[in-house]
Formats: sequence, structure tokens, C-alpha cells
Amino acid sequence: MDDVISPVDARRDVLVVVDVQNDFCPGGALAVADGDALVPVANALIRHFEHVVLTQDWHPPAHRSFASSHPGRAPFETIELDYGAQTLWPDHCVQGSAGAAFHAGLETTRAELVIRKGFRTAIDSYSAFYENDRATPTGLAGYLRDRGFSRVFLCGLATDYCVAYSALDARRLHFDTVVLLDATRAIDLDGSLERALAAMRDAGVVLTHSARLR
Ligand code: VGL
Ligand code: ZN
Repeated sequence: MDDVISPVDARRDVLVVVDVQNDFCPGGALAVADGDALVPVANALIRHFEHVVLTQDWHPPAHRSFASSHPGRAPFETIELDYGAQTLWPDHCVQGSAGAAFHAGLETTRAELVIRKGFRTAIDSYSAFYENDRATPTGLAGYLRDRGFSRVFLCGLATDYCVAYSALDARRLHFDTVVLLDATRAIDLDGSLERALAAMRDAGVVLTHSARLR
């Protein structure tokens, strides 16, 4: 059963649409199964919210999260880096590439901020708030606080990586946090989706569906 949530209030609520980019959609370099299916749902959410922020995974070529940067390693293996475990990915969302562009069907016009992440060669950034060292801020928390937002709604790709990491950080930063699961899709690597859902629930993230906002 979904958690009950209070109606959207433009004075305090913001929608953050995470990484709805071609490389995470079918045919892309790091395609999430059915990744583009959330686009109409995300668009309906975008229309429903007064304030919308988009995130964009935005890696330089030869980024350290790419398996191709580690001779002998293959995508989806995990290695230890100075900041901890890092899953290695196929080259994806390279700055300026077609794969890094937003899905053409996503309604980006009303977005008030596009936050790019993962642009430092030596460190990955799943979360919209902190890079994977859990310490380097992206600036989003300051922006949201300055704007007076206190509740963050999240949707996008992927449920178990960038959406979950963003939701957990939002809670850590004391934002009320809601994930709209029908507007997400997961990579689901070795049970990562179940782990991410449990971690979000434990952290007090409200997991619900967009129909609950009507
Ligand atoms: C993502 C893996 C690598 C995501 C980004 O958007 O969930 N996952 N880079
Ligand atoms: Zn990435």
C-alpha cells in the first residue's frame, strides 16, 4: 500500500526529474529496460508541478566510472576506488553526445534548473546532491533551500542508482522526500532494486505512485 501524502503545494514542493537521457533509454549505451516508458508519466508530473528541476548525467570522455578506463575490466564489475566501491559502466552520457541529450519526448521547457553531475573525471556522481565520495556537493541543496523548498519529489532513471542515491541524500539533508515509482525504471544489478527500495523506506522516503497526486 502506498503512503498517504498531502497535496502538492507550489510554495514548498519541487519535482526533480533524474537523468531521463537517451543513453538510459532503449537503444542507449546504458539502456534501462523500458526506460522510455516513464516519459509520458514524467511529463504529466512536470505539468502538475509549478517548479521543476532536471538532472543530467554529464561525463567527460574517459571518465573513471567507465570500464573502458580500466584495462582488463568489463562493464558491471565493481572495483575499489579511493572513495569506495565503484560499479564500472559502459561509456555513457559523454558531454555533448546524443546519448547525453534528454529524451526527445521529455517536456524540458518549464525546467527552472538543469543540474549536471559526474563531470569530474575522477569521481562518479549518482546523487543529484553529492558526488560518490558523499562529500562533494553539486550545489542542489543550497539552490533548493534558497528557493524555500522543503519537499522534494523524485522520478526518472534509474530507480536503484541515481534516483535512490538522490532520495537518500535528500533525507540526509532533511527534505521531506517522495519517490514516484511509476515514473522510474531500474537497472536492477544483482538485487540492487530491492536493496534500494529497502534503504529508501528505512530512511523515511515516501514511496508512492503518481496517481496519488491527483
Ligand atoms: C546512472 C549509472 C551510471 C543513473 C548514471 O542515472 O542511474 N547509473 N550513471
Ligand atoms: Zn553515469
